[in-house]
Parts: sequence; structure tokens; C-alpha cells
Amino acid sequence: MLIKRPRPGDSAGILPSQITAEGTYLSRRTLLQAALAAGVTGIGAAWPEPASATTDLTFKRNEAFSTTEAPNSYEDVTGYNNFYEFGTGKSDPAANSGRFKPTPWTVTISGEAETTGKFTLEDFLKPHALEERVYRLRCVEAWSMVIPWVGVPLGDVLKRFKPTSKAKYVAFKTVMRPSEMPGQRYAVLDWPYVEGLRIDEAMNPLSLLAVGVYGKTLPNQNGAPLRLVTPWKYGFKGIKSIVEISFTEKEPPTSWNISASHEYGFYANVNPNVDHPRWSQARERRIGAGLFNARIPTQMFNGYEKEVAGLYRGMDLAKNY
Ligand SMILES: Nc1nc2c(c(=O)[nH]1)N[C@H]1C(S)=C(S)[C@@H](COP(=O)(O)O)O[C@H]1N2
Ligand SMILES: [Mo]
Repeated sequence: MLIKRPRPGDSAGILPSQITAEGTYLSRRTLLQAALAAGVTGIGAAWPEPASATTDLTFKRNEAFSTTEAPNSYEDVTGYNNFYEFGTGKSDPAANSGRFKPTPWTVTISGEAETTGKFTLEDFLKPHALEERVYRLRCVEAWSMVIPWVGVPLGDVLKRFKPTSKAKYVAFKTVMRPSEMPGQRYAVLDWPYVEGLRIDEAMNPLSLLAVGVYGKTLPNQNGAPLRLVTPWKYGFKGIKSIVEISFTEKEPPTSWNISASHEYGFYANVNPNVDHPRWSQARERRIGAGLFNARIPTQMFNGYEKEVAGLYRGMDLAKNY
């Protein structure tokens, strides 16, 4: 993705020459050098960091909502990903997230709902049974993985708060903690990271609030302790480390759309027929698929067309990208 230019007044901005596409590294080393050049301390002191701790979860596999494609390895899933709060390189989230503290955690529910307030993660999840679902994740950068998530259907969670008739959208916000998230010290995005769904997308049975992966709690780099998974949309919709969920009447702003609106729309549906302005979306590289990483055709809605096509009937998907 295109990285936003630092705004005037930002103390620790990155160089315009480093502002490139998502997928071009602003590596841990570059971050460190930029930090040193800008007189920012803390990143160096945090190096090396411990890997985040995870614990086993109890859950049932939901076969009806799982692909039979072979999952990627735990190493792929936790070692190659995007979480710009920890740096923009693919290995940065694993390398830089060891200091992040996902417990204790609270989630604030706000906006157009009968029940609002601040809930501990335990209370927030208590009424729900955890289930495992193996979903494809397709990044807008044209790579993909198959991931066994553990979580609860988003719609079941949202219904409990009794959204009012004015609730047309659901907005999500990531935690803001520059002391634990070194990437937030740079204006690569307009922090905190925000995302949103139309309420019917949020209520679709495929939408999952994940708390785990591979049978264990989420490692920090995958969005501990709570993140969104919408498998028919590009990976960037899957906002991590969620602290607030808000019911809104108007379409909420989303981080990548704020950053580059001509490249990243609100809908972000996986669509092989709508190219990104700078590259094709027709094919994808399955991570871990061998040395030559053969590209496979990208499927409409990432293969979830049957489940979600109805949500967009009558919409021009080239306009609403
Ligand atoms: N808060 C936050 N959430 C985020 C991101 C991010 O940079 N910050 N990156 C997104 C992108 S681009 C992708 S592809 C997915 C990756 O999820 P994964 O780490 O579970 O593979 O997380 C998404 N969620
Ligand atoms: Mo992504």
C-alpha cells in the first residue's frame, strides 16, 4: 500500500524516499536508523525482544465455514504479515511486537446501540463459544495464505448490544500505544488504525472476531488479543488489536482510504477484475507454496462469492472498490 507522507510538525517522520508501496520494506533496521537519526530512543533498547506468549484455547472446528485447502504453517502465519504499528516490513511484526501487552484488555462499545460501555475482554467474550474456521486471507499486495482462526461470529457479538435502527455501519479502532508499538512513532498511517463495515457485512455469518490462531491465543503480531477477519475482503480490512467498536449512521473513515483513497476504497472486496492502480489483482502468490511460488488465479470475493455476493447486488464494484 502507499504510505502517507509525514505531516508537517511530525517529529519522527520517515524520508519521502522511503514512502513506497506496501511490500517495499521499511525494515526494522531502517526503522532503527530513522529513529536514531530523529533522536528517538526506545526502539534500540527493545532489541532483541521476547516472542509473545500464547496459551491454548478450547473450541470446536466449524467445518461448514472452513476451506479444505491446506493451512499455511504456523511460521508463515506468524512470521510473514502486515501490522504497521510494528513496522512496515513483513518480518517486523514478529520482530518488534514482543513488548506489546495484550492483557488486561478492554473493549469499548459506543454509538447507535442500546447497550454501550466499556467491557473487559473476558466479559465481552463470555456468552460465546469459540469456534475454529479455516479461512483464506488475501492481501491486496497479491499474496495469500490459509489460516485456522479461532473466534466468535461478529454478528452474534454485535447483536447483544442491540444496535438501533440508525446503526448502518460498524467502526473499529486499534489501540494507540506508541510506547509498545514502535511503528506508531512514525506517520506512515494516520494512527490509530481504523476500519469499518456496513452493518449487513458485519452481520454476515462469515465475519469473525478472532482471538486465536492454530488453537492458541493470538500472538501479538497477528492482532492480539482481538481482531477482525472478513475473508472475502483484502487483508487490510482485518483490523488488529481492537479497543473500540462503534455503531454509526454514516460510513466511517478507514485508514487505508484516508492514506490513498484512489487505491483503497471502503469496500475492499477481493476482486480479480478490478486492478489496483499500480498492479493486477488477477493472480496471487500463495505463501509457502514452494521455491517458485507459482501464482494462482484470484477468485471473486476470495472464493466466498456464494456467501457474500448478495450483499453487493446492484452495486458497481468497479466504483465501490
Ligand atoms: N491495526 C492494524 N491492523 C491491520 C494491519 C495494520 O497495519 N494495522 N494490517 C492489515 C493487513 S494489510 C493485513 S494483510 C492483515 C494481516 O493479517 P495477519 O497478520 O493475520 O496475516 O492485517 C491487517 N490488519
Ligand atoms: Mo495486506
